[in-house]
Amino acid sequence: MMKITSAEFIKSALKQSDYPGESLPEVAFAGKSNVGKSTLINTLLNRKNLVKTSSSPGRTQMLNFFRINNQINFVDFPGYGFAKVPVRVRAQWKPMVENYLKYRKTLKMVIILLDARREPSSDDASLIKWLETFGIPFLIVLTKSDKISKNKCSAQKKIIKDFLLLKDEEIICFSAVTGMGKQEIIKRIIRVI
Ligand SMILES: Nc1nc2c(ncn2[C@@H]2O[C@H](COP(=O)(O)OP(=O)(O)O)[C@@H](O)[C@H]2O)c(=O)[nH]1
Ligand SMILES: [Mg+2]
Repeated sequence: MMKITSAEFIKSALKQSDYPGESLPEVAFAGKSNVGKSTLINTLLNRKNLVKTSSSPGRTQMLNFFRINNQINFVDFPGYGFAKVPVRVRAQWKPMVENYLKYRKTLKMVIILLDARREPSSDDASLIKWLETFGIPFLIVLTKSDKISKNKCSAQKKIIKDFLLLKDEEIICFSAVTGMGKQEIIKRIIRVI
């Protein structure tokens, strides 16, 4: 439904002055290290390895910008909550992300990834709170849902929805293995841009 004619890495940035220009609508992806962020982005773009899937999670500690079809930017946030990341690097995460969320005019939506088998962490909950505070639209994607049954994912969806006080359309079950949820996520992205 969305034909990908080009998908390229633009740059990594830490500070606002290093972000690419604000010419295209942007969708950002956030979540705990190892939750399946790189895999989701590659799946949406039908690419095997545009975004490196990590054998050593938590390594990329900058905002990574990608340009799709010269139409939209994807921003891959560094994964949070990974214990092996040095304290000094972890301390950079909050101001970096907060600054991006507050001032990026072209940001249209943040996709937050949660493992379908786990409860949201306090980091997940505080990110969602920020987004609500800043009035930024978001979509929650429950990843690796092939590892549980369909019913279980629907049940998990309801638990998280009630826990975080979300609306039904703000949360989707996804699997990179079966492709479940992929078209729905693409539809949402197209709608917000
Ligand atoms: N079964 C299954 N495994 C997944 C899925 N998405 C990611 N993974 C695996 O989870 C691990 C971490 O994925 P990655 O995309 O690197 O996570 P990131 O650290 O959030 O970018 C990898 O071994 C992936 O193959 C999924 O939908 N289903
Ligand atoms: Mg990754």
